[in-house]
Amino acid sequence: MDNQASVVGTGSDQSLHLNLDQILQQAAEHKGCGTSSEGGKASCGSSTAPEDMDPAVWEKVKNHPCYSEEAHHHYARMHVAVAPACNIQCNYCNRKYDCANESRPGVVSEKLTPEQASKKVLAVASTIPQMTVLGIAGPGDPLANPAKTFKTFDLIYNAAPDIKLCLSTNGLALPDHVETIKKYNVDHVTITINMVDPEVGQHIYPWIFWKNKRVTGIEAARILHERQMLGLEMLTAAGILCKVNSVMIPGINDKHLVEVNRAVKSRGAFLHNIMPLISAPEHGTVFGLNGQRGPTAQELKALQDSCEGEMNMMRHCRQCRADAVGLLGEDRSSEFSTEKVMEMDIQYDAEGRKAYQQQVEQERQATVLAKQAEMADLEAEFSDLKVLIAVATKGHGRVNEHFGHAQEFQIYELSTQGSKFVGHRRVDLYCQGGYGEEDTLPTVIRAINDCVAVFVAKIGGCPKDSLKAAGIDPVDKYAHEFIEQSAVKYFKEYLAKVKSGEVVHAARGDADIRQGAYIAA
Ligand code: CLF
Ligand code: SF4
Repeated sequence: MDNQASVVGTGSDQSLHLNLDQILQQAAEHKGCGTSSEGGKASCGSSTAPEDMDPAVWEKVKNHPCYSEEAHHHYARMHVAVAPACNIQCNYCNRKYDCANESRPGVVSEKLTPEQASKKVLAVASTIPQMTVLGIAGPGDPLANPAKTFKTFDLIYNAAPDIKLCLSTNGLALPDHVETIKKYNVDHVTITINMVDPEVGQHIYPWIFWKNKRVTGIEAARILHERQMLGLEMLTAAGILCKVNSVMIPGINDKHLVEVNRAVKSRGAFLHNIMPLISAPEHGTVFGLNGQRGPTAQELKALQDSCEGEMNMMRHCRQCRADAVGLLGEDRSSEFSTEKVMEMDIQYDAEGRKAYQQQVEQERQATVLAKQAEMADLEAEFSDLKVLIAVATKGHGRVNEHFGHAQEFQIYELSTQGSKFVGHRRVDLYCQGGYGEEDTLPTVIRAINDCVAVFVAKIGGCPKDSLKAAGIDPVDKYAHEFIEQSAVKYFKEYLAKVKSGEVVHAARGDADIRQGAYIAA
């Protein structure tokens, strides 16, 4: 199995003797990626000592790829598309496609029965042992399909109790189901909240289906808002970890999302995920058809940065399909079509999964320790220099992808504080069957135009020259090394060159967030 090959041989002798949970908790603290102190209030980035963190919350987030940025390099999630109906209409959604609050519009899912879904989960869990989370996120709203949703959770909990259960909802029906959510051991709930003011909401939601009738306009937005806030408060009171997703829609709710951030934080949300609007005209959504644009990379980052002082911000969301399978940023759903799954002879090996995940933990621990060691002499530096770099990676926290094979680049911000994951940029493949697609190169460069360098495992001469001409340093000397350790090394060298005058640092321009559906390779 190729997954196996990628996680062996990375633990250091020293690291094996350290307390893994403590190390990862410290790492999470630095990165704002999902730890908590009293009351479930997010505390990442604070100076809270690891021993002050609630171990029960840490247990929930430490291997959830959406709730912990650091975990997302190592652990996978999957979705099962058992929930086709929806009870509201969002202007960024076309019901012919998947739910856009947790899935990218443009790729139609195979709808599953709870029994088919359960078999699929066991098939994926047996093939991808680092798959730790099962989410139900559509293609409609899971709580508009409660019977199918909870039957699926029940089947999976009984067959594979080591898998965490997660759901994503628009919130309208949420208050009616909090008790059931708890009863079925669902520990993580995402609510998509795009407004806390119905005046704003009326431009996002044309109608909701409420008490057997369609309600429109400001009244629809008011009801939705009240239900979302009540649902969030009830989840917090029930001890269920809650993340809020918001779609950033320039000119409609972009400035307002700061207020949303405050409102959800005050009601106990653990993490806030502000995602860019996807509004390609070919998706046939209201926003797509009326020319509503999504944010640029700088606009998105500025909003996320401005909210970060308030609470933990998720920046590694990939706006997954409702049937996504694999690490965030990869999609292996085509390996698990219903036809293929039904033919599979599945032996669920809980012990084998546990042993494999212990190997993953060793690699993860080595990644964190390597970065910490590299940081040691950086902390004495004084500079307010901040730069972005792009990284081509297949996962596992390493620079292990060729430039031409990258379907996305991970973006890190480097400063004397170290390296911080701040986003990703999806791109079209540059390498098409052995040759470079010259028309694609400018779009790739636009996607990482705000970066001073791009780290790759390998790159050809032609794209190298074009990147240099665009002012982006193509770096292949860290091939197969840890990303964050390499990033800190690079920053130290860059800072030394700026200080000596060898490099004159100039602010980079903006970059594009790619529109359109993600099509798995
Ligand atoms: Fe799925 Fe959502 Fe659970 Fe994650 S996704 S239901 S919390 S397991 Fe994650 Fe995908 Fe972003 Fe969602 S990257 S779209 S935030
Ligand atoms: Fe579409 Fe999801 Fe909004 Fe329903 S909640 S309209 S499925 S984006």
